[in-house]
Amino acid sequence: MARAKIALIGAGQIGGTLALLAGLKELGDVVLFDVAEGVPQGKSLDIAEAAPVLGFDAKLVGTNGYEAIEGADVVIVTAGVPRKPGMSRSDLLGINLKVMEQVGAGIAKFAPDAFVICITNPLDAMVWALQKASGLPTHKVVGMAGVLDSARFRYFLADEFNVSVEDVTAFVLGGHGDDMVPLVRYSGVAGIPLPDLVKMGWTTQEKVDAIVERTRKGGGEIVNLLKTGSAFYAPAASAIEMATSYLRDKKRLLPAAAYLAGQYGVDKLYLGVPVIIGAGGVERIVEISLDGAEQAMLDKSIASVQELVAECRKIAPDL
Ligand code: TXD
Repeated sequence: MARAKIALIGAGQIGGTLALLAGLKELGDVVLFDVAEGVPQGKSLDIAEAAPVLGFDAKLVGTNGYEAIEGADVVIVTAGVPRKPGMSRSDLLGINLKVMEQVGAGIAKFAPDAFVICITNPLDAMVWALQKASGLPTHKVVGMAGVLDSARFRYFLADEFNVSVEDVTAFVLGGHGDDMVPLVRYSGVAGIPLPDLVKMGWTTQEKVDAIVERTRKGGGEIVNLLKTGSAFYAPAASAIEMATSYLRDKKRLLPAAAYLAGQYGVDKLYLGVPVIIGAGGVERIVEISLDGAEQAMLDKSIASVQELVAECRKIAPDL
């Protein structure tokens, strides 16, 4: 069988890491696209030269032209600009909405059958814009944030309990940002829910609360440490997990920003929810029951995503 083709739009910090991971995992051939001349070419050549040492077979191509993504099975989008000092939120939205319009047009023309994973921030609004701009079916366009947020939650819990990260599951709902909803009740170690672990004396409620807070602010913690730029290893690994579930039809249940049409009482909006990702794209949206406090947190998160998308509609009424 021919290798799958993975197109990466944006060859920055996350884009380069995605190319390396896609190669290492032999997910398929990789096309790295960026508007910056030389960067995608340089990074893909560098990674191709690592292949003999690391022992993987994949073709890596760097490009500044959308033709090269023709027929891609998966497209992962990190293109955009970060917020710079002096830039307002709507300045940033305006710029990245234009980027999503360009990228969406490129995907519509050359890779209309792809499974598209958006990573660009502000995530819940950009994935909405990318779906609109590309015109691809909503079940083929998702946003990556929940896998990353729950990976952070899992890491902090594993560290607290001194157990393998593999045995820790964690659940996160809602938009990507400070008001995401880490669900303590659905998180735990090898099937033992967190509230039980508190009762068993493995940890205290205060420590769990602090871990939830650290998870919510996980992106900012890395930005403050790095000073320039934001997290890229864990975000890239998270998107690769989603791409793998699609390409290998694994039907993983993963949190992702998915298009809701009534689920969770939300209509025509992208929001972080548990979904099944398989060969059909988003094959199912999983609606779990929430208690009053959890629902209140989710409502707050929904309101902030709605506000963000309303601002996008004002800036780009044609979308
Ligand atoms: O959980 C999540 N979703 C995130 C999101 C976690 C971490 C970071 N997240 C966001 O991902 C971050 O706020 C950014 O919006 C994206 C990409 O992060 P990265 O760290 O890779 O940013 P870079 O290094 O600035 O790379 C962006 C690249 C850069 O090379 C630009 O030249 C390119 O995007 N770019 C474009 N490529 C194609 N087409 C257009 N129009 C374009 N404009 C800029």
